[in-house]
Amino acid sequence: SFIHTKCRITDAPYSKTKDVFRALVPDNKVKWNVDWSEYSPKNYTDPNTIGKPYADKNIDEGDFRWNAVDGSINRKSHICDYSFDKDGRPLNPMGRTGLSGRGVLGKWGPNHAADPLVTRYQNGRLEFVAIQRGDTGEWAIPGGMVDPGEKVSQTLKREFTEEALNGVADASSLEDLWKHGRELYKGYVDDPRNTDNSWMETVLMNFHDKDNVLQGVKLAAGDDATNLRWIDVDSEFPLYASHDHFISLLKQSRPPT
Ligand code: RP5
Ligand code: MG
Ligand code: MG
Repeated sequence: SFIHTKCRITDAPYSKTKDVFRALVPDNKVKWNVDWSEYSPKNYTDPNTIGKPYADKNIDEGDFRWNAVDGSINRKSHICDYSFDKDGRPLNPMGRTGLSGRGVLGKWGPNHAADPLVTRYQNGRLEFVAIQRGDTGEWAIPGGMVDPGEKVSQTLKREFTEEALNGVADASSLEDLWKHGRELYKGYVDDPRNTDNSWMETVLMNFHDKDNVLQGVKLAAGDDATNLRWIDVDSEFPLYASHDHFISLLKQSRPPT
């Protein structure tokens, strides 16, 4: 299954670190309800995130409202009400990842993102806009974190504008594109940054360019994206995190019209 594959990789250091490695979690030990008393993963919270505006405080220093909307931060999971380890840290609902702590993510518990999957037909083939991520060099559906207080519908437009229009959106010309959104997925992402206590969740929305409004718009990578291209949905192009699963959801759904 697509779940907990990329966030159990042990043959390379975690994220940009050189010496932080995940403990090996065998398939049959992923679930928390499987007893594993010897399990003692490394605890890692990226020191560069501490004190950053997007980053949570240490677990014992913050005043968190879990499984709830906590001020302007949504700490509810799309998946379930999550539980906690003995230190009071949220537990990844998908199970063990071989690394505890906040890792490089900003929030304990769910880190909410939104992914705009923009499609078109070109010579009879269905294609989507992909960007190359600056952090790993992998190709991905554009997307990013929901800002505090931001509506997901806003995040979708903002991230597409930042990453695929290099920040230059002519709002009026894209109105017809944003009108036709449909939700394809809402839930967990098998993101390589996930840990036992912090994980990515997303809302994936398909915006099909049926009116060809993108023909008159200059697509260009921007922000943390370094490159952009259209990819044929049937090409089995390898993608970041569980984004190839997201493309299979698009293919399983009725063709966009
Ligand atoms: C993935 O990370 C999500 O599906 C989304 O595409 C992305 C958000 O993180 P950043 O692009 O902001 O790093 O898990
Ligand atoms: Mg972004
Ligand atoms: Mg992004």
